[in-house]
Amino acid sequence: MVATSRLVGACIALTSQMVSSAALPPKGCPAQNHGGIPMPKEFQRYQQKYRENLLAVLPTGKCTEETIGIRKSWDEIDDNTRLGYIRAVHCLASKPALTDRRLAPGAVNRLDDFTYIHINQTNIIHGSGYLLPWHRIFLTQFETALREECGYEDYLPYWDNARFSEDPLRSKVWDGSSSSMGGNGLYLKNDHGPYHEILPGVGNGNFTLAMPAGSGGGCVQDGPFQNFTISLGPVAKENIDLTNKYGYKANPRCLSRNFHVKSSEGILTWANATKIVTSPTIHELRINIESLWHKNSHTFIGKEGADPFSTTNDPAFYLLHAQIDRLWAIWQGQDLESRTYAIDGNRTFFGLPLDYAPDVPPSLATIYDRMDMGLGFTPLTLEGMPMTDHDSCFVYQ
Ligand SMILES: *[C@@H]1O[C@H](CO)[C@@H](O)[C@H](O)[C@H]1NC(C)=O
Ligand SMILES: *[C@@H]1O[C@H](CO)[C@@H](O)[C@H](O)[C@H]1NC(C)=O
Ligand SMILES: *[C@@H]1O[C@H](CO)[C@@H](O)[C@H](O)[C@H]1NC(C)=O
Ligand SMILES: *[C@@H]1O[C@H](CO)[C@@H](O)[C@H](O)[C@H]1NC(C)=O
Ligand SMILES: *[C@@H]1O[C@H](CO)[C@@H](O)[C@H](O)[C@H]1NC(C)=O
Ligand SMILES: [Cu+2]
Repeated sequence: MVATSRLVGACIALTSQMVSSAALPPKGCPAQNHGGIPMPKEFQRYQQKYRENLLAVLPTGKCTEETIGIRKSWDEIDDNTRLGYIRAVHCLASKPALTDRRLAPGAVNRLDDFTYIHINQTNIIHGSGYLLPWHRIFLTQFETALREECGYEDYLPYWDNARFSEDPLRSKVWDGSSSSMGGNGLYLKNDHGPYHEILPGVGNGNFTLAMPAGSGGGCVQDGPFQNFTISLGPVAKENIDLTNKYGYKANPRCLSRNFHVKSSEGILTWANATKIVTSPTIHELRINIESLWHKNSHTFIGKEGADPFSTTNDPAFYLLHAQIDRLWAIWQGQDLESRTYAIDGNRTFFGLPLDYAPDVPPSLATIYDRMDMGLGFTPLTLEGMPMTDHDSCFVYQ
């Protein structure tokens, strides 16, 4: 009883409101509705089932109801938590990189360690079977760095896109205030797209990504990441510089964005989120996440955040991917036994051969494959799949 109160406690204030709106009773902790389009009852039911099933298997090893990290929507946490998170991100940006300088001379700070390995692994961990497990471990490592190296006391927040799909700039993620991720980049008359970006490393430079013309293109103009200096990348470009193919050299510049609202309107909707969490198979789940959500969330941000390689340069990346991880978690949580370790997809981007490792066949990924998380950490894929085992211990609110 004492143990569960931590999870239920935060919801008590909500109870009367929940009852009057005839929503489901709070068990675990239902999301609040801080603005935007409320969560439909159908989605609430899936979220609730996920939460109940997940909490029912506790304790598993070191993960208990006492220790489980509760990941909340950026729009629902209070300003102090948001400011604490932002302060911790700046703190990582002020600490020296641990990555070997020979691998990435441009890696300056602890954020760059994450960006370096994300660039290095891009052609393996996107459009492949590793997308979900690799990013789950990556997020947990980032969350741990914020907490252990920078004193952040909460857990990783997520960007609940669906709540603001029709008007994303109203979300506290993007409203430009000092407790947001900041707003759009400066509108550049001649450099806001559309672009046809080449992805180096696959298809001998014949693979391009179409990027729509956004409404910005330049440096972020407000909020805590205004004039935020980044160093690695960009990597996906209209012309690849062969002397700096993966952007590992130092390239200090501001963080830029190029909001494309049409990537959100009518796309990052509750209906599509529901379609994802109700995917009948892991194959459909993966395809739905990639085609309905993942690509479009990145394209909405544009510029740095939309570069498949160095996207982590935009601190909003972590909120975006926590939402992807949450959708997978809710899907897994409908039937933990059969879905936790379900995997689908190839070992490389769209099953294409890698230019630098042509011997890696575009064969299917397995849960016993090793993944490279950087700094010498190479877990098995299966370690990135559970939510309350191995190094994971979290639940999305
Ligand atoms: C990634 O890093 C490894 C060394 O750990 C290197 O062999 C490989 O070429 C790198 N790949 C890319 C695309 O940078
Ligand atoms: C495309 O791939 C072919 C080999 O498959 C290569 O000869 C060519 O240089 C590549 N790049 C472009 C831009 O066509
Ligand atoms: C950001 O940089 C611009 C141009 O370098 C400068 O004019 C502006 O004062 C800076 N803003 C902040 C908040 O540092
Ligand atoms: C789901 O997303 C697709 C684009 O990927 C869009 O065409 C479709 O209208 C969306 N459906 C709903 C119901 O939001
Ligand atoms: C794996 O890659 C092959 C070859 O590109 C492709 O035909 C197949 O559809 C891919 N399978 C999955 C599950 O992505
Ligand atoms: Cu990624």
